[in-house]
Amino acid sequence: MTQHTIAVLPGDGIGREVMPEALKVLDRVGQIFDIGFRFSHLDWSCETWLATGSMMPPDGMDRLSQHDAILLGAVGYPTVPDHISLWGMLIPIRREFDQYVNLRPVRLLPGIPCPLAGRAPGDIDFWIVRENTEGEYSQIGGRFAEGSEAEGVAQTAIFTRRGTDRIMRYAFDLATRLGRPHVSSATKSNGLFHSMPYWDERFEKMAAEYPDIRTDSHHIDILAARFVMHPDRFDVVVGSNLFGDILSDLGPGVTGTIAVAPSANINPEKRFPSMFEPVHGSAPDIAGRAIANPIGQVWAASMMLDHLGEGEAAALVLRAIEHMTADPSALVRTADIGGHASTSACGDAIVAALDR
Ligand code: GGG
Repeated sequence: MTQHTIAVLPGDGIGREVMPEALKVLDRVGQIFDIGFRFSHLDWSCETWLATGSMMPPDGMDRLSQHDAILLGAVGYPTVPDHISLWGMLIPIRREFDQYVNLRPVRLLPGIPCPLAGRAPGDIDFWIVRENTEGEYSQIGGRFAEGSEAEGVAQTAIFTRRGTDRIMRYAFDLATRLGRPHVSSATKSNGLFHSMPYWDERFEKMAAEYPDIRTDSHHIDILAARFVMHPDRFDVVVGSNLFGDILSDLGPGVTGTIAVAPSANINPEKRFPSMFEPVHGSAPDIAGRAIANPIGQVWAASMMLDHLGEGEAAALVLRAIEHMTADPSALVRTADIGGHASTSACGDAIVAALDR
């Protein structure tokens, strides 16, 4: 039996409600494939910050480093400023473990009502590769001339050659691996004077190394429109930290609900644990009502299995999700996808589909 040690961080809000469903699925798929999981349950969250002034303990990174992977729920709490909740745990983990790829699939699942008329599963199926450790997400900058008429802020974005090249290489290698030889780049080199012209330059250089891959480059504003008008035209989309973040909410929005979307924060060299989470946040507006859709969290667990080398188990979980979403019964579908199932009833339906 293979054994994997997983750090489980449910975090805040609906993160605490969807995580048990992913663990249920992992337990069952572990039985089917003879995979053992040792879960460390770590209750680090915004509530920890409210109680102690920090979201994770001083030895938090050290403890996480002793695991094969990290499964995260969501972070964010109404009385904690959002930049504290992201910079208190999520972003430091991505950086500490050099999880420089944020891989986010966008796929229309069977049975999920698509807001775009006439689209069927298979029509929308692409991958967003988001740079995850630098770019616009930066603590460099600050306020100036505070209290005066000239008061303002400066926010510096960092694009290193190493950081830019490695995310682009990942995108081109992914397109090659998937047999989907088309990479699109998200840019804004007409407005951002330094960073995006550099991004474009590196993209063109990388493209030259992959002559079999078709490339195109889109300014982020028109790219957003094209996601809505022609989502079928994309295979792999590479974007900076901020652009990738925005696009990877927009993409799942176009497929009907962001609640199903997963996200893998990957250190491709496997020198450190990678982290898997749903794209959605803690959703305080529905937290505590047991109606959150657990699919994004379960799909994130499937991506984790794949990363851990458990490809067959990962594929079975994804098939079980698709089987569940294809079921029209309102008793297994949560409200966001047209049903009235509880979070755990939806999770149970996925578990049951594993044994079909
Ligand atoms: N599921 C993790 C979560 O809570 N995400 C909320 C969020 O705002 N994430 C921003 C990011 O991925 O950079």
